[in-house]
Amino acid sequence: MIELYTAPTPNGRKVSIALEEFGVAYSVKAVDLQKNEQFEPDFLEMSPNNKIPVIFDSDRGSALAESGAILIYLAEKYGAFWGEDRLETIQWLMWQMGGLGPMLGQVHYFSRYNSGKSVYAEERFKNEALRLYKVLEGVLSVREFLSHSYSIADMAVWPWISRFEWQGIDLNEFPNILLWYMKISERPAVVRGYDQPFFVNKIPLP
Ligand SMILES: N[C@@H](CCC(=O)N[C@@H](CS)C(=O)NCC(=O)O)C(=O)O
Repeated sequence: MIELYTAPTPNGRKVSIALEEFGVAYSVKAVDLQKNEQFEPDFLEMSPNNKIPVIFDSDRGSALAESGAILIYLAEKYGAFWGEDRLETIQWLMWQMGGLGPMLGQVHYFSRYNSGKSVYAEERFKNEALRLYKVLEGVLSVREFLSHSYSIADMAVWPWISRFEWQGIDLNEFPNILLWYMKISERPAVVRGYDQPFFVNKIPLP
């Protein structure tokens, strides 16, 4: 049995979507970030960097944090969703972890939550977001999924794109991302995983 400690954010949803896709039995514990539950000593023992998501797999007997590491763990354990080329899948997963997620996170921070406080930061991160959307549009114009077939890399990227409204992005300007986004949005496992640890809103559609 796997316990998932999470919150309704892109990083959390990556893992709940993956658990649904792998068809794994899991239980969910909501971590209230507004109440700073991520700094509670019990949680810090599992996640030293005080962030969700974390899983505790009784088969492994220990906790695992960092969404990218968790996705790799699940793909290795269940031998699925590796796309057509394992290293290419890891390449796009790292692109999400090191680039897309952190940059879009800054767009959320400056443009959505602190608009007007730093025009420079808003412009910088919006421009970087647009550059990354163009990179994604480019790869999806020559293949259906990031590693040709649906993989953990798509599961990592999709929840960040699902916040396109927060990022001021018009998905209609990126027709290949739009196609990919809609296809993934229709997957029953994605719909179920999106609603963890509880329902917040329906999957945003352009
Ligand atoms: N690199 C980490 C990032 C996780 C992360 O940023 N989690 C956020 C929510 S999306 C969090 O727990 N924030 C709480 C805090 O920073 O105090 C991962 O991919 O798992």
